[in-house]
Amino acid sequence: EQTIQNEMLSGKLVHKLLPQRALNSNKGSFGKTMLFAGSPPYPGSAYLAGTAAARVGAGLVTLAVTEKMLPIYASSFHEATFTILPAIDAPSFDRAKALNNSLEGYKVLLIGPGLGQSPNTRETILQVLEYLRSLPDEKRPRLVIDADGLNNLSALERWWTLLPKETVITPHPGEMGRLCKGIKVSGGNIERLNLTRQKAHEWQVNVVLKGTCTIIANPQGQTRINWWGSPALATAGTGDVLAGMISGFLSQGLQPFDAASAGVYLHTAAADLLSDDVGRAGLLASDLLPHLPRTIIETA
Ligand code: NPW
Ligand code: AMP
Ligand code: MG
Repeated sequence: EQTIQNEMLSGKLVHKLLPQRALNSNKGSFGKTMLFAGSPPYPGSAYLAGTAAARVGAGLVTLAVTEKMLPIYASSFHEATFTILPAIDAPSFDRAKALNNSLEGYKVLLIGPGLGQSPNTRETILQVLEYLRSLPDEKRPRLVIDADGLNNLSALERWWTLLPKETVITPHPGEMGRLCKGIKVSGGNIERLNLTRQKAHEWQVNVVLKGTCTIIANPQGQTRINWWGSPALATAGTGDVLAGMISGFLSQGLQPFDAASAGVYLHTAAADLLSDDVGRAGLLASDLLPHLPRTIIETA
């Protein structure tokens, strides 16, 4: 049964969701986030998402990457730790095993930004999903799937049956169209709201349908709407930052629907804050990162 409930996202709502930071805390208090992201054409994605998770307060961020990719991140993201995966063309079984064996103690796994869509990568993702489904609830990292994580799945029939419980997916309209098998995701916000609610229920997953007005829906029929668009965000890499922010909030123990809400609202709020100084053109996705902590303080 669905309980229909719509809310507008606001600073007041999001402020109540934000994690507390106790004086006697340590990095373990704020959770570990693992990213399976980045590939040769898109190395920046893993950097943007990983740093975003750390900038919203995750205790530790680990990038699961091949040895070939490691130097890129080691020289730009000093705080990250690494899980070294077999090369991109190594058997998917070995790649999935290396990732699965590293997941113990992780609160979150983000799959997808910049990952690419080779058959081998798809097979690896399927084996990781199978492993996650086999874990008991309390031991299972919460899952966020974005970008090529979604594109790899959307080629499969009934892909949503492969997801573990409590997953968050963050499609842009192009990705959502593929997930819906060719539906063109356009139309007004009411149509997008209804589609997001319906699909979250059908797929039993938390859906973040991105756009100028981003809509978040959970499987129970609740929706939240981020009415505050910022064209400053219409630039490469901002979706990768959002996926990392949502992961960083999950890492701190927020429920998936709340983590998605906090991420979406603060993502736009950070862009607005920067636009006040520099306008709406020329923002880089990475410009958002150092401003995320201040955006969080100013949200009330
Ligand atoms: P159009 O062109 O507007 O008609 P893709 P991608 C549509 C990585 N990145 N409203 C769009 O339609 C990502 O993580 C890496 C409506 C087009 O058809 C992915 O792994 C970066 N339509 C990979 O690149 C920075 C919209 O979707 C299609 C829409 C490919 O991701 C960039 C384009 O989407 C990027 O993040 C909207 N709001 N938005 C890096 N520096 O490493 C999109 N579409 O084909 O999924 O390509 O999103 O660039
Ligand atoms: P992606 O296409 O995956 O890089 O995601 C782009 C991100 O930027 C999403 O979070 C969108 O909601 C956001 N975005 C892009 N254009 C706008 C806009 N005009 N107003 C508000 N948000 C936007
Ligand atoms: Mg994207």
